[in-house]
Amino acid sequence: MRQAGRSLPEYREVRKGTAMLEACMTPDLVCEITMQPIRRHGVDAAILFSDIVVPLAAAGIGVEIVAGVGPVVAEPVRTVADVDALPKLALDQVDPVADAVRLLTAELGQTPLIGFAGAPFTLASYLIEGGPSRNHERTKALMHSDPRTWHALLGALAEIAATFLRAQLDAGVDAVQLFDSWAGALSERDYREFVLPHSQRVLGELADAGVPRVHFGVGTGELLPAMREAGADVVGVDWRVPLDEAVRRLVAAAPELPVPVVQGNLDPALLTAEWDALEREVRRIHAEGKAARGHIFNLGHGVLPDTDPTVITRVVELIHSL
Ligand code: 1CP
Repeated sequence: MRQAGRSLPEYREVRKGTAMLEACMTPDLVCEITMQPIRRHGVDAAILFSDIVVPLAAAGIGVEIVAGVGPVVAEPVRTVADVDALPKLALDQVDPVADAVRLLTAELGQTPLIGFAGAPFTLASYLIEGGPSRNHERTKALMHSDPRTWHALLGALAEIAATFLRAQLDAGVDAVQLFDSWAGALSERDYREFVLPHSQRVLGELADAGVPRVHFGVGTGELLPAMREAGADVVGVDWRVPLDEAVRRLVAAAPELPVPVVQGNLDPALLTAEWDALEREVRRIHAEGKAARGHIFNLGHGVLPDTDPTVITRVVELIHSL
């Protein structure tokens, strides 16, 4: 998950003096940073070191990742004219990312590499708000006040996300994850009307790649059935809903479909708890995951920067022993 590297001293060391987006476009560095958690923790898959705003920057949209803040957009997108002026992403604009994927698949051997992109809604929130937002108020205002402009924007972002994922797939990633991190801010009704068709399009365009597609958001307990309709093979769950309950909701909404595969869902904050308490939670999640057809053990969201990395290694060992 995001910032997996940030808790590692070796990450802070190699990132010294290099801006985040510059690091994401430097294949050797992407390869090294992606490998760090594999070497240290022995996890079963690698997640590409990149960011959801990388394809926006590559397409020529003015965005930076500011330390301690997150993505900041120079000229927020708020009008029809702003949407019309958005550039498209050409495959070769993310060549450095594809080069990094090729370096990585060679180095990883049997360990799978997960590529990713931001989903249209989460990307739109950064573009409209101009940066991280607690309430997404400008985003919701635009969505409801001017649905035509909204759908044009999400269509453009769906295309950028699909192109970014296609570049990663062509270069050899073994799975993809579509992060709709902030979708949980929406009602199910708004999600279905304003977001779902665009995420469906991104995931649908990759169906022919024959690799697992994971779809994840934060605070999406009420949206799980709708998010499953986006068409991914795996539904990511944050820590707010126990995995067996998540499976129950997904099955109840669509009993005709196969029992789902889920990913999750340890609360990242618990990595700072006493070991006995943490172990209890890991064992509970492992047991609850048996309700699913398959379970990818993971955190419910990104690693918090102050996390002691030796605790992560211990959790990985515990999960492997189970
Ligand atoms: O300089 C730094 O170290 C910046 C910290 C950082 C890192 C390490 C950011 C800024 N992005 C990343 C890498 C990243 N981003 C990965 C690579 C895998 C990993 O390191 O574990 C991934 C998968 C992402 C995806 C990402 N970026 C998401 C979706 C996942 C999620 O966390 O929900 C989102 C929402 C972003 C935006 C973003 N980038 C960075 C920050 C701090 C944020 C969030 C800002 C906010 O709260 O809105």
